[in-house]
Amino acid sequence: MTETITQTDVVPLRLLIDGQWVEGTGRELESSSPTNPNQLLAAGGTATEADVHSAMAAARQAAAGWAATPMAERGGYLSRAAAIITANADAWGTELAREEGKTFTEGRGEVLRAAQIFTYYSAESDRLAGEVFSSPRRGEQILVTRKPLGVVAVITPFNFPIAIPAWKIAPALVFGNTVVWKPASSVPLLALRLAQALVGAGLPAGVLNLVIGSGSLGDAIVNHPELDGLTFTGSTGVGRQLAAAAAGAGVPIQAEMGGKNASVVLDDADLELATEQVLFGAFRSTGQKCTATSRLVLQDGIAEAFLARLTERLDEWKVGDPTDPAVHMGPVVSAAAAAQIRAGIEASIAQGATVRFAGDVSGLGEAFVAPTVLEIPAGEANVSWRDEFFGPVISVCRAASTAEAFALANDSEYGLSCAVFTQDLTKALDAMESIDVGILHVNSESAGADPHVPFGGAKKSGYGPKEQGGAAKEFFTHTTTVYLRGA
Ligand code: UN1
Repeated sequence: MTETITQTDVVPLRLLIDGQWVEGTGRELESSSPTNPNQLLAAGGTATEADVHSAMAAARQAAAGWAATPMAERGGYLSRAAAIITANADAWGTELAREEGKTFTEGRGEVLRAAQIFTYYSAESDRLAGEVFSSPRRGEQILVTRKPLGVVAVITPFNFPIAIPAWKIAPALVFGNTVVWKPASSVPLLALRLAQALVGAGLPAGVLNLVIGSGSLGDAIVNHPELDGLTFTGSTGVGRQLAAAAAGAGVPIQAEMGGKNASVVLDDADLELATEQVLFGAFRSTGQKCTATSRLVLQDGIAEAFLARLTERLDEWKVGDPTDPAVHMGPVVSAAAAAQIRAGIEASIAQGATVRFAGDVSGLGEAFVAPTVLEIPAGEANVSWRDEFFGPVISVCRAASTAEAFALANDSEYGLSCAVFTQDLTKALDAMESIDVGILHVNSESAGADPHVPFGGAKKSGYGPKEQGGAAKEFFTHTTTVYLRGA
């Protein structure tokens, strides 16, 4: 499949149910660009509860055949999909930048990352499928084999419209599950593209089903009797509701939720490196990553020097149309999200924050938020320190000592990611011991995730098994322990 898309095409949205592209009979959804809301990208009917039911039934129907398909064959579909995704990196990267608002470079990078994730999981099909244990009895071996969960629902957010779905759908499929996928309704075009790649790879009917629609479809999915597992990325509030419903139905759930990630710059840090990494961690993708740096802890000795460097770099940080190669940062996903972030900034200032930097977004659209650095007195409650804004805003606090800096890093209900900047190995080791997060970066930005290692957070950031690497197998399969003896 090598599609070329012109800027003026409005792509018709379709659901994928039992191998058929069908128009949803629910309300009409229009996907437009946050950069320019007059630029309509895709439109079509959304899924209804009845469509969810058809999708779940199709997934159930396909489940036994797919589970019985040799793993290497399942991996083959993934590697063919990876090739299609790669071939479309420029076109889909452009669409992603238009639909979600991150820059084309980031959008194209994300499309290629999705392909890399598919390639990684296709290779998973060659790896160890289970374990063999010795038995305390003569003439017996004990095998622990793996089986798919069955029908798995995948609910994904807007901020990585192709990479996050890839890192849930690829392991779900390679480990033998069939999938019903509900993407965020603000990025339906990229969802359609990923589903097209899998259909183009020849995936059998019913193995992947796509239902596009509002968040309320999540209720129909989580309460569906055919559901055997649910993987979710999104807000902590929604994740906890889904987790409660899933627990009530006895369905395993993996929920990857919010973050309020700190970058800690200690007195001995390489300031040039730290400035660049904090800039990227906080402001790339307009701060819309669950792993983004949204809190900054500066040790007293370098605090002013660091802020001077950071604001100097932010002065050069160009905000505008994300498809313009000179631009570093686009809009947030919608005007409504932007209004909420701006209200958060105002509330933070009203509670005593000092504005250390505010970019200029005048003349840009409603969905643009100025990159903002707020400083708050340590120990004082402040909304920008506590709440996830999911935008280009950092809340800064100072610390007198390493111990105080690490305590401030832990001063959050969330525990997804943290970055520590130091050249002292002892302090890095201390950070490993004392900072309570799922992902710790030493001398690199708080965002980023490789497909072969576990991804997920501590505290309010995660619920259930982690994602990626070996953790993915743990979630997407269950074990059967076989006591094997000759007759
Ligand atoms: C990254 O940091 O590159 O929703 C990935 C999110 C995370 C993925 C972060 N689940 O932002």
